[in-house]
Amino acid sequence: MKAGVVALVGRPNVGKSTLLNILLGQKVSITSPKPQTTRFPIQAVYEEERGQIVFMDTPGIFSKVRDQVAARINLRTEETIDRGVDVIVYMVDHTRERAEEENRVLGIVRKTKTPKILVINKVDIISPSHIVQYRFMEEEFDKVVKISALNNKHIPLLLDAIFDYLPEGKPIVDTANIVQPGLNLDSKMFISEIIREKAFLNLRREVPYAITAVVDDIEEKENGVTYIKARLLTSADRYKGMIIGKNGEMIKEISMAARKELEVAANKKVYLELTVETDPHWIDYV
Ligand SMILES: Nc1nc2c(ncn2[C@@H]2O[C@H](COP(=O)(O)OP(=O)(O)OP(=O)(O)O)[C@@H](O)[C@H]2O)c(=O)[nH]1
Ligand SMILES: [Mg+2]
Repeated sequence: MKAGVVALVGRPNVGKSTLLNILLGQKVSITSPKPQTTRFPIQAVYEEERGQIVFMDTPGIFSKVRDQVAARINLRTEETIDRGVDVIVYMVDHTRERAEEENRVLGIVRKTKTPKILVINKVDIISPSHIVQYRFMEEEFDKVVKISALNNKHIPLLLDAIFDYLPEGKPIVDTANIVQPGLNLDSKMFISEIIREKAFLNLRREVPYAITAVVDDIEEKENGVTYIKARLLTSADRYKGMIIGKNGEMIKEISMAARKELEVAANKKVYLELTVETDPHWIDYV
């Protein structure tokens, strides 16, 4: 059988996390239309007759390191690639023009001898397309696959390509002892990621980049309800106001959306107490 580690890399917002979720058939990595939704590498295991793949979903690299958060996030992705993976899946979004970010990621990828697959995502969108701008990259890669992660299109072709380049080996993870494909996310982290996703989806402009979510307490009550206490931390009072919203409507919306998804994921009733705090040290939680 085959076994190995596969890194999903590419600039922000190309659809790496969407692909991971579709490959696994369940959500392990949060997604949103905002760049740098993923903040740390998410590891998850995929298994079938041909073998086992440990996928690493990485945060999209920013070309301009605007702040401490972006710097931290970029470093994590570069470390993942450096640490040695068996196959690199490099994803591009043909609906967006090639930009400097692409050169940055490509520069990192070029340095490795690892087999590389170029994935052109979002083929469900016909126009706009800047696919010609990505053509020159094709020769840098061992294989090119066009997919739509969102519509679950051509995913088997991508898996075939990955297995072609994956080395023979023993399983890396003993899946008999794990209950979910996510490997480095405990329930507190998973819940805080879901909350952060709902904040990303609801908040506009720069606010998402000035927040993080922290889960303080999870309690299973005898009545079958799971009580969760969590906080959204933000860097400044003006953001706090925007997160709370008029009459508390924004925080209510974020909280309700997170609760609904957690209820479906856990198949249990969930009570979520979500508060907002200004915390100058919020970045320590990123
Ligand atoms: N139309 C279309 N949209 C897609 C496709 N794949 C992903 N998206 C959308 O693209 C946006 C970004 O997707 P993500 O999966 O969060 O992207 P990412 O590469 O993980 O982004 P970062 O974590 O920020 O690096 C979301 O709004 C997705 O719904 C696709 O195949 N077609
Ligand atoms: Mg992501």
